[in-house]
Amino acid sequence: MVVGMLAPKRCKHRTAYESISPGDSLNKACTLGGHVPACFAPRSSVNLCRMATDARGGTPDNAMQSGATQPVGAPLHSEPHWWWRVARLPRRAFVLAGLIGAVAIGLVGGWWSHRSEQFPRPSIPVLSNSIGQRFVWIAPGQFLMGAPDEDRFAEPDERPQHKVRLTKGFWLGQFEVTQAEYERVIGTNPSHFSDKGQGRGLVAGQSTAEFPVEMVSWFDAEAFCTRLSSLPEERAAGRTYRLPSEAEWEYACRAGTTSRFSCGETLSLDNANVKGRWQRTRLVGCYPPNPWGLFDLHGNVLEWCADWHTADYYDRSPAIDPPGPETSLEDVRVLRGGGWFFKAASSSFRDAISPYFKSPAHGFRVVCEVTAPGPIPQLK
Ligand SMILES: [Ca+2]
Repeated sequence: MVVGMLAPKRCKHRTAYESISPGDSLNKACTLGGHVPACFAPRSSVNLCRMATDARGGTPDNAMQSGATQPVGAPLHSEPHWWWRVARLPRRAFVLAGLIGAVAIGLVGGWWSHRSEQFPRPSIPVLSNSIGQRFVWIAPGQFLMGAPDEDRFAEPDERPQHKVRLTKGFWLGQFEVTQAEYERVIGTNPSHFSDKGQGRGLVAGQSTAEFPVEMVSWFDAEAFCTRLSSLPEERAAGRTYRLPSEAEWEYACRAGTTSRFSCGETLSLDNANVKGRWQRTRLVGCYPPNPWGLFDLHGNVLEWCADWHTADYYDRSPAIDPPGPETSLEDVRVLRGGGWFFKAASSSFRDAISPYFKSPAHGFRVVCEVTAPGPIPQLK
């Protein structure tokens, strides 16, 4: 493109130049010369006038003798080729062209890199709040919670599989809470994979604003919900926020499926950010969503839930709206889903970590409760 701009074009004046003939006025040639087009650039307007003068009263030979560089009507192939013109350009033109090319390559490369992290997001009914978070309506229903006996990969605390009914629908975050959302509400970004985090070398040159926030404890996640609920815009809209219960999380993750994962019995590296494939978190929503339009449940970061964890809770869990155990002897809270460094974590997988613990693989998503409800859209 750069060469094309610098190279002389076939010029509309070429025909006019060739048509100058004996008897033409001097003004015609001078007018032509006065607007010397690119294709005539090596010739001066003086030469053009001189050529016209010779053409009026003399022969081509006379014209040559009078000092014209080329007789009127002679073929123009003797003009310098475009590459000769380019070769004679000042050095600064090449430097400028190189700079323009480098900038263009950088812009295209950056755009492509950003695009490669994105996945087309489905158009489904969602609720958006004042900081741009999106929530999917999860209608009430029932499901089988936990792992079946035949699941040889399941841990003991995932059994027995039992029927659970959720009597209330809820708005669940479509994505994990991002670094930008957390910083906007709390004022800081503690994430390992950010420009000031210890993992900045692995995200150099990228914006991590839409990466999941991590290095947050269960208490940090709770504080986020409290702060977000107290924003004037959220209070005015009647919206409050909380962590999902473990039952709500698994119900939403399964999205009506009974397989180990919401995408089937196996999970590939194309389905979620797991098994250290990227050695870091990724932009939220860059893998296919589950059937209810929720992203990254099986990977990226594990997600804090509201519940305490006990290994035997499923033996005595109520069948309707289970609230989780009242306390935990080990003082551990539930984390759900898989993480970027983690094995492929099924829909029923449960992790249990101290609520004080912070990790580059731990984040959260939130539930939005609307105390002044409007019409609830139906999922398509
Ligand atoms: Ca996740």
